[in-house]
Amino acid sequence: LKRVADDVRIVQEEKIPWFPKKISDLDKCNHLITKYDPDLDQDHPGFSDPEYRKRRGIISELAFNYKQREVYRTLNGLYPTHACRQFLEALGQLESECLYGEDKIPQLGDVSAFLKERTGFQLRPVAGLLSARDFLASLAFRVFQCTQYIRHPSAPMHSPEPDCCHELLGHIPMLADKEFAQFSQEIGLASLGASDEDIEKLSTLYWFTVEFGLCKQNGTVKAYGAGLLSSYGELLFALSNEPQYKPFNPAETAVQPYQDQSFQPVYFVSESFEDAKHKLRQYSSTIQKPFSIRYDPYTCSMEVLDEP
Ligand code: NLE
Ligand code: FE2
Repeated sequence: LKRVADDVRIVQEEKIPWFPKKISDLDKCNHLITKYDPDLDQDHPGFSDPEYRKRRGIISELAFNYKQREVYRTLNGLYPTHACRQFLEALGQLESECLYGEDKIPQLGDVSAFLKERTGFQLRPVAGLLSARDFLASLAFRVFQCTQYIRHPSAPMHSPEPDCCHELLGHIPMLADKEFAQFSQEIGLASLGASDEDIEKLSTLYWFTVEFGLCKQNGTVKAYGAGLLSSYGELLFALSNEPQYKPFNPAETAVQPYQDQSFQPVYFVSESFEDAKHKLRQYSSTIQKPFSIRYDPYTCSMEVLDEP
C-alpha cells in the first residue's frame, strides 16, 4: 500500500506544473510568446519600422524589470525590530489609509496630502540630486524634494543615490512626525543665507541625522535615518556591533567625514528628537549671519529682520 501511495505522489509531482502561489510569484511568470513579436514576425505591421520597434523594446524592458514587492517586503520584515517608534506609527497609518502596501506605488500628490495634514510638509518632484544649498532651503519651507525614478533592479537592497524607495520608505514616514518635522525645518532655516562653509557643515549634520541617524528608545538603539530605513543592507549593518557609535553633538557631527558610496563607518545616536532639536538650535545660533529670519506659516514666506 505504501508503495502505491509513493507512486501516486511521484506521479502527482510530475503531473502538476509549477504555478504561482502568491502574487509576487508573478515575477517568474515572464515567458513571452514570440509569435507576434515585432522584432521576429515579418508580417507584423511594425516589422519594418525601427522607431516603433525601439519603443516596444523599451517598454518590454520596463515590464521585465518590474519586481514590485521586493524592496517593500524585505524591509518590512526588519522594521519592527530596527525602526524607531515614530516611523512604525506613520507606516501603519500610511498602510491603513491604503497609500502604502506591497502592491502599491503611491502617487506623489496623495502622499503629499497625507503629510500636509500631519505636519504641514509637502512634496515637490525633483529630477535628481540637488545641491545641498537648494535642498536645505526647501526644508525651511517644509517642502521636501522628492525623486521619482526607481533604483536599478540588480541592486534592490542598497542604492548610493536617492530614489522613490528611499523617499517613500525612508523619508515620508519620518516627516509625518511633528517633532522630527520641526527638526528638519530648523536645519533648513539655519541654511538660508549661510556661507558655503556653513552649508557644508549643515549638510553633514543632515546626513548623520535625517539620513543616517540612530536614537535611543526604551533602552535600545533604533534607526530613524531615511538612508538606513530604505536600505536593507545598511539597516542591518548599522544596528549590528560592527560600526562605531558616537553621541549626537552638532559641533562634532558637523565635521565628521562621511561616506556616500557605501555604509557609514560611524553613526550618531540621539537621546530623542526633542533633545536633538535643542542641540541643533544651540548650534544654529553660533552660525554667524548679519540678519535673522522668521518663517511666516500663513504666507509661507520668510521675514528677514535686520537686513544689512
Ligand atoms: N542608501 C540608501 C538606500 O539604499 O535607500 C539611499 C541613500 C540616499 C542618500
Ligand atoms: Fe534622503
